[in-house]
Amino acid sequence: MSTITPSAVSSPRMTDAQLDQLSINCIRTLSMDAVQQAKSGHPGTPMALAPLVYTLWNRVMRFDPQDPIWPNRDRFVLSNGHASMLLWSVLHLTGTRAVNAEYERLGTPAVSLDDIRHFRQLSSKAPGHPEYHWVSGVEATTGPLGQGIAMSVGMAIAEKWLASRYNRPSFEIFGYNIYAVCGDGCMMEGVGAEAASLAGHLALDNLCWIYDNNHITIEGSTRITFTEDIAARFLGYGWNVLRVGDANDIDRIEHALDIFRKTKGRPTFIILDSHIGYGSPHKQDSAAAHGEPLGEEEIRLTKRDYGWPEDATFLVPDAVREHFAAGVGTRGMQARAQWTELFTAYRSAYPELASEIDLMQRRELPSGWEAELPLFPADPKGIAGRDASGRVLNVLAQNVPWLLGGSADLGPSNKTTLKFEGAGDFEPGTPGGRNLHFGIREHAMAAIVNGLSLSKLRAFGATFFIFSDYARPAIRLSALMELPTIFVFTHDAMGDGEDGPTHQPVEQLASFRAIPGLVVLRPADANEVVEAYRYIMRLRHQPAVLALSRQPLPTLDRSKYAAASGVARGAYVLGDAPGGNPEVILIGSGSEVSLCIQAHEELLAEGIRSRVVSMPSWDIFEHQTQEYQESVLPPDITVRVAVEQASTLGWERYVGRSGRIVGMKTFGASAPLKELQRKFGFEPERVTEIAKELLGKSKKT
Ligand SMILES: Cc1ncc(C[n+]2csc(CCOP(=O)(O)OP(=O)(O)O)c2C)c(N)n1
Ligand SMILES: [Mg+2]
Repeated sequence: MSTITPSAVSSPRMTDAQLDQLSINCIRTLSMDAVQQAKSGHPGTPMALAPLVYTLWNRVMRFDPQDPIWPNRDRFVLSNGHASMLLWSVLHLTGTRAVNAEYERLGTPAVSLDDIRHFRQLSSKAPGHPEYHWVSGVEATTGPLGQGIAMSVGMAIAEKWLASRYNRPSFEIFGYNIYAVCGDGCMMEGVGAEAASLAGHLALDNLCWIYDNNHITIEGSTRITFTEDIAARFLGYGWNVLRVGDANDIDRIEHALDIFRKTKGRPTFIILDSHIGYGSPHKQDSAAAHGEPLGEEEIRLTKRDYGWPEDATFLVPDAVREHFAAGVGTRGMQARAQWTELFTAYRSAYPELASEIDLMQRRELPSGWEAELPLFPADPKGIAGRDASGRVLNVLAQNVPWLLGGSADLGPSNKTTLKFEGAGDFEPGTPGGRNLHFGIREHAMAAIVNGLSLSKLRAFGATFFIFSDYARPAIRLSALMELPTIFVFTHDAMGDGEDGPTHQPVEQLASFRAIPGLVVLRPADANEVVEAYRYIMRLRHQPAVLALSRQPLPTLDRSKYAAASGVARGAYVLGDAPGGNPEVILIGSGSEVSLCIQAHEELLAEGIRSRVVSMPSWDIFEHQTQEYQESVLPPDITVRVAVEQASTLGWERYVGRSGRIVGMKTFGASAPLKELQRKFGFEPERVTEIAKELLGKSKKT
């Protein structure tokens, strides 16, 4: 046996074909070595898909490693995120540079070889799965299967919308493609199917999914779970379906990608037949190659199969870096230089449009974004949270041209339809429309609005609060990615009583409050809705959930009670005991704030020093100074009652051991709202009674 030395893998006289192969094997061996070093990870799929990723990046994609956030770059989404070593390898080999959260270019590598050596270790820029907020060059956080492909549909919608609004004759400012790589898992997950269906309907011909058809998942062969005719399925969705029968045939792969780029009016689905763990003598085509290190001996044998030095680890021949620099590096640099020149001319010809693009890229708002936000006069009958929201959204969307969104077929109920002149619907023939119609696809909707946010649009998605359950995985990802996505959820409690417990949220508020970084707001009246949006619009790196009422809520008299601007602090003293020295504090959110006010007034009338606190957002309140928090909830006032038509879970933190929570411990029921309020105890008299009981002033005690 002759050992090949590192210098022997490359020589000055290598042909292009040899350089292609060297680059592919470099991706493979880096992936194998990193997983082995970490003693955990997924080597098999990077080994199989290295030729695809190589071809896509080095031959096809318009991406400049020097500026991974150049607005007109092609997007690459690794939806089978467990194959993250593909991405870390290619980001490293292309010399992609890092940017920070302020979108400044740092000049340092996005992923260094040292990061790859520390794959999956704390603070390495090569974590277990692709993480958008953590590694430059990652277009979307993936790992939960199906999310990446669903987000890619949002990215494709965004590109169409951007092109429609900003391109002008001779100025193609936006014209990029979105490539998503996915596996059997992504194909099996429902969210992928929802998204594919919508993408077909919308004729998104800027979107290409490449499906790694390896017949393997964790439990073994897909014979045991997944035997449908996937080509027929995608044809049924209206996609252009292509097949490449050999994942190592890079010319065929390039050809298929070329067909994609020439195909108009349909997204493209490329079925790529591959062998997981390609080249590994004992693990190829087996589930064992999916999610564990190959083992040192097997790695040696596989490297021998590739013609790679068996004992070298983390070897990156200079020729590979040079080959990537000559491919994607040069092509990307030229494309970006041309674009920058074009954009300079565009800026003189269309200064206003250019400045919109600038603002959007930095997630900033145009001046005047708050103009003409409504101020609702006091009104005991009031207005529903959802109606106030509809009014506000329609104003904001006129002030912020890149604010857009829609509902999962509940627009008329959610009141999220943008109705002003020119708002329009986003449909294949009208890609400039501001109203998106997601159909009854909540999960894909949430992922798609994330895709829109990743494309720097300000996007909202809407449904009934109860069906947020169908969207939760994508909402969680919006928080993990630190995206300012907006989720508008109406019918936030028992307001649509007759629909019954299937439609009445109970645990949803508590569960969203548990998601780190997600801003949850449940406004108490129309003016709190305005202030909630004012707060949300300023967010640049956090998503928000708005829980809004179906039924009218009294519009509070702000000359009597504190200003709604208190929303920006999460909780605020709405009404207080004369002299401000309360003996009991009533805390509510949303529809229960008016109820607390009624109880508060009754207590005051009986000479009990009551304070009422509106608490639309725990999360925002938690971020205030301790001094402020204690000014709202003074520690020495321990008689406290919290009222919320939702799971009581967590309210203990605000009412303490000696307080009481009026909330839900069961599911709701089907009945008119008033009856439900009585049955579940959401009545002012009950709250007053509890307060008095706690104070030892109840007649009953
Ligand atoms: C939503 C979700 N469910 C389960 C998993 C755990 N998981 C990770 S990879 C995988 C198997 C995926 O099979 P496939 O997509 O065919 O990937 P391959 O092994 O072929 O690379 C599973 C079940 C996950 N990451 N996301
Ligand atoms: Mg598979």
